[in-house]
Amino acid sequence: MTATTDGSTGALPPRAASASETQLDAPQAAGVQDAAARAMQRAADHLLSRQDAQGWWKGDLETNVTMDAEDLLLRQFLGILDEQTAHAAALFIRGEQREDGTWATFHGGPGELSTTIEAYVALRLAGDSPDAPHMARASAWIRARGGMASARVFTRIWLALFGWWKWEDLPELPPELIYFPKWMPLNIYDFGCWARQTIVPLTIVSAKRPVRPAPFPLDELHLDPRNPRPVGPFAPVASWDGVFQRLDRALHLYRRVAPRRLRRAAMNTAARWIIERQENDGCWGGIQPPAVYSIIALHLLGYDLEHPVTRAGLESLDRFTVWREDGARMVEACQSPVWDTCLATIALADAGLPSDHPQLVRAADWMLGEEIVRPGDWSVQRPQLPPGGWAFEFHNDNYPDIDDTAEVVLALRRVRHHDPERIEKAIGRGVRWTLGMQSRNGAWGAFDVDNTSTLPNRLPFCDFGEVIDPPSADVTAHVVEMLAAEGLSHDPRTRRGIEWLLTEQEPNGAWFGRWGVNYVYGTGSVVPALVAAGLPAAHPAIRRAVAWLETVQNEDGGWGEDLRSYDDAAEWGGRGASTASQTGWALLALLAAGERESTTVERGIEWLARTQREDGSWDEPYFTGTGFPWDFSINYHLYRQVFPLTALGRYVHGEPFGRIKGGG
Ligand code: R04
Repeated sequence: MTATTDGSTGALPPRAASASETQLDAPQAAGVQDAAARAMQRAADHLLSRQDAQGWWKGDLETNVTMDAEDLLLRQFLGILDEQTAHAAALFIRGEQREDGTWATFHGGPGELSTTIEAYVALRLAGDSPDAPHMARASAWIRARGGMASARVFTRIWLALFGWWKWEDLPELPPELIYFPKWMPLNIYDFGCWARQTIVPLTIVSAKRPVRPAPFPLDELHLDPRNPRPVGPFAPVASWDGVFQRLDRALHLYRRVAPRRLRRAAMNTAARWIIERQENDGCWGGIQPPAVYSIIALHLLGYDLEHPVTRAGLESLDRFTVWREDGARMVEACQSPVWDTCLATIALADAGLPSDHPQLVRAADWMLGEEIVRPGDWSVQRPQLPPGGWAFEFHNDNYPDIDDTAEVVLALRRVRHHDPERIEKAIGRGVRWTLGMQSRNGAWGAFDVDNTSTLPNRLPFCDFGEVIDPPSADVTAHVVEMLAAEGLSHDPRTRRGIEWLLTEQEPNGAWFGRWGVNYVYGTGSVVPALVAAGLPAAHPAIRRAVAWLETVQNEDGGWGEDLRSYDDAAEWGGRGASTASQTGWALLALLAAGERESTTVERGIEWLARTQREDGSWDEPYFTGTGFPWDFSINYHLYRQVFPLTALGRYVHGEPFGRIKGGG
């Protein structure tokens, strides 16, 4: 895909002048210092004003309109869609439509077929006429791209629930999967935890093949309504695609002969698996998609809407709803309080807030209360490992993640608490849990150990997003930085993590960003970690990273990276309009690498100071967070605040600042 054919953000930003072209002089440097100190102060005040009384921070987590569309489709399916909800969701969905009638999955991105189909159907549910200009533009574009037959599996499942697509023409996902023991390929623990939680309820739904009466026909989304499914040829038998296509054919045949009692028992086992994993607040895994599919699956097995399980599930979805000032209603995919709180704590500590500042202590108290003290799905791989992690969300006790745990430990270490022993013990459990979650290759994934089977990706069912959770450079870097802060730089386990990071560096000097966009995030995570663990700033790996960041600095002094870097790294790696969070990440790497006095850093700092709003915040329409590379992107609304503040703080105070030395 290229930037020109999809009619989106347009031209590449101009490259920066190289550092040697501009000479640094002292008065200018002093000006930068003052501007940085002022910007830092205002940014810190702004962040402090946004803390909840309970001690946490939480920015909106903006994704794309499939969340809103699927929420309406769920309500329609259950027969509980009310006009008010449809109206408020439609207001949001219409506001996100692009000029060409499509919907994108990120700000400024190209129209995306499945997203456009789901948004279109949702607007029809809300009463928009297919002949209205905005609707006609959308359906014409959908047909030009192959119609609903070309949509992802998830989208066609939603269409099948109303008879707009045939269940027979979807990949099979047998509920008997729940019986596969953990040594068997394709058992549910081979899937990343988010895919696992989505797939288990979908096995029930696809076994039941329910169809609710369609409220209207949807012929306009077919290329040719009389031939709704143009069947492609099979791939060669000797290819993975060929093998899995034939496996899917076999499963369609198996469906007809599957022993009824086995099926029923499998569905009941799956239902128990789901119910055991429902959180106290009624959600599943703290993310919206598993909740939606779990509610449908349980409903199909006879749990009516008054049953406590389904009722709590539906109520939890209401808490994912953000009401905008204009009355529009946006559904969050997930909520980020733990992540936002640890990052805010670190940022404020870097800005020079006293370590016993009441707001930091309140944050620490809240984080201490969020520690997860029981086993979860991660225990399947590590049955002997005692718990001690943190999850990203308010309620997700079954799925603590390594990224949050590392950052929470780093944050707790920055706070002087009146009960230091409590902090020390929580950190000790967090470090032990993290070390226990190291993968075979010496690195860390987000949620699980050695979640690296490539088979789940091959299933025809899995045509969207990531379905496995292999170790990544960004998570591994956060762990290494945390272990270094705990005095464990020389521990052999830390060394293996460092070795792995060094092998993962791209030829151009950058690191790939799995959970943030993209090479700027990876590099901004890895460089500070390597330096914290004792690599000298002169190390060739660090020098190559610095050189790469210098080459991708924008002419305006900031850094930006477009989501298209996941699709076309050669064209878009490190390139895009400057954003506050990405400029923050680049500066964190450069400051750690000892570049504080460089023109590159000064111009970055100046960009932050210049683009800051009067109230101390920054605007950031661009998405800089990653759910799944390319397929699912996130605009974390607090990223624009915490990362610039951390960078400004480390610039003003010099790095490292205010670290309370760890034990070990
Ligand atoms: C930034 C690092 C912390 N951690 C990643 C957490 C990201 C939180 O946001 C999301 C996580 C999600 N997972 N799975 C989905 C998802 C969405 C988020 C998901 C999305 C679509 C579908 C199924 C699942 F916003 Br369909 C883990 C490492």
